[in-house]
Amino acid sequence: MSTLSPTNHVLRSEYQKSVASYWNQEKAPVNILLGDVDGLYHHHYGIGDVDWSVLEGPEETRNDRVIKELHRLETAQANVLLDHLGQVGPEDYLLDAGCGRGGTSIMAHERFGCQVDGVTISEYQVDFANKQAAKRGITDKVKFHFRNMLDTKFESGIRRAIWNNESTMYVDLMELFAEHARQLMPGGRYVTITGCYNDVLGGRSRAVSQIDAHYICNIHPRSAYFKAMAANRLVPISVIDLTPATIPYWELREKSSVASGIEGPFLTAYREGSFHYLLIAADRI
Ligand code: GPP
Ligand code: MG
Repeated sequence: MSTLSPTNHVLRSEYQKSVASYWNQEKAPVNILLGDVDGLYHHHYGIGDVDWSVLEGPEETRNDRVIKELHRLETAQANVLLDHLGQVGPEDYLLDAGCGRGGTSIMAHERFGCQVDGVTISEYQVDFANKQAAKRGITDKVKFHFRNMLDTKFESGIRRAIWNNESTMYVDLMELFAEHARQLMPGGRYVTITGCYNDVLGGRSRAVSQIDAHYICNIHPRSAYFKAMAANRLVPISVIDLTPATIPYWELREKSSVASGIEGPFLTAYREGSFHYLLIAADRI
């Protein structure tokens, strides 16, 4: 009989425990206040043109306008990810790997009517996200689980689509894509939006290292994604450089009351070309 606690089955290393503990205590205004706008709590950044007029007009409501605008750009990012999931119907099963507080999962269900399972190694996030699903009356279709995306224990070959919305930098890509390939049906779609460093310029720049330290993550080089996909029956169909589309979000965020301090390193890394914000979509063959 195993003497491991359920937590130890999910959290398999000291590193994973430290990541879980970071997200179990995370309550940053940049995430909570934006999510409070409409109840979609995101853990990713925004894309698209900023409406700079939010900085004009009455001062008393400026902060609210900026927060709504940042949230609009983050929701736009999730919509672009969902646009790349291919044909999904109400009978399909999707998996959100590293689901955070559940925003993208809820949007996927609202768009496709499908079943969505989200997994995270933060028990706080599981509870928070399940409460959001309950508020919307969709707990029969959208479920969040305390599970490890590298070993979900979910059934093989049943997922129409799987995504990682800014969560791949916490895991080994070879292990991750092997687990995704196991769970996807043949012809199923994988999509990630991620920050990766630019191999062309060599190793991690200082700004990229600062981002790693801030989130306790390990940003991968761009090449690592394609090597790990090729090794795991995932064949890219779209690669979109979203870097120019995300810079305005960071420029607005830097000027906002919810700036967290990481805005400078993101802007430096993107502007110097050492870091890209990439969408990659791939088919499981
Ligand atoms: C967090 O989103 C995102 C990550 C930890 C992944 C790092 C992403 C890269 C592209 C490198 P968040 O919404 O929790 O972050 P913040 O609190 O800064 O808004
Ligand atoms: Mg955020």
